[in-house]
Amino acid sequence: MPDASSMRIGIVAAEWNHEITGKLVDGALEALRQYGVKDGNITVKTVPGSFELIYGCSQLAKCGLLDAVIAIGCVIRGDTPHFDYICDAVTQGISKLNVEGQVPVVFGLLTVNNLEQAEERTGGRLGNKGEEFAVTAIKMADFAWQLQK
Ligand code: RBF
Repeated sequence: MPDASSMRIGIVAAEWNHEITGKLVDGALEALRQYGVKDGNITVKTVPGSFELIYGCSQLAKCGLLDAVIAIGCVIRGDTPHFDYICDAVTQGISKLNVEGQVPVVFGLLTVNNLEQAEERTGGRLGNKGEEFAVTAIKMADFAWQLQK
């Protein structure tokens, strides 16, 4: 793992399905600290839903004070096509931020069929995906740094 002791990492988390996104944030924070990111260098913001992650991450990425941003959300399939619209919009929105911006934005969106699948990925059978998002943020911040040297 790269040296993360001076990295500044932002997290934007959706309030929708907060029992899941809260656990993802906790997992990400734990891993960031484990790999040496200092508490004072971590910024956590919330937005109402996953759709708003695009705006939230865009603003954090542009603020000039962060080396990587993690978007955290959980979209659970319902009875309407909303699931597909939100997933598509967030995927494309975050992709665009990565192509057009200077700061890497990690795609930390769980897209699941039910709550059980979300729980399996937030401290259950499949671990906590928040930790993976944090590791990706550190690796991508380092990637960007290497190019600036
Ligand atoms: N936001 C999520 O983060 N996860 C969801 O599962 C989710 N489901 C939604 C279902 C419906 C029918 C609607 C109207 C919104 C949902 N949202 C969800 C909120 C969405 O991301 C956004 O906050 C709102 O559409 C307002 O822009």
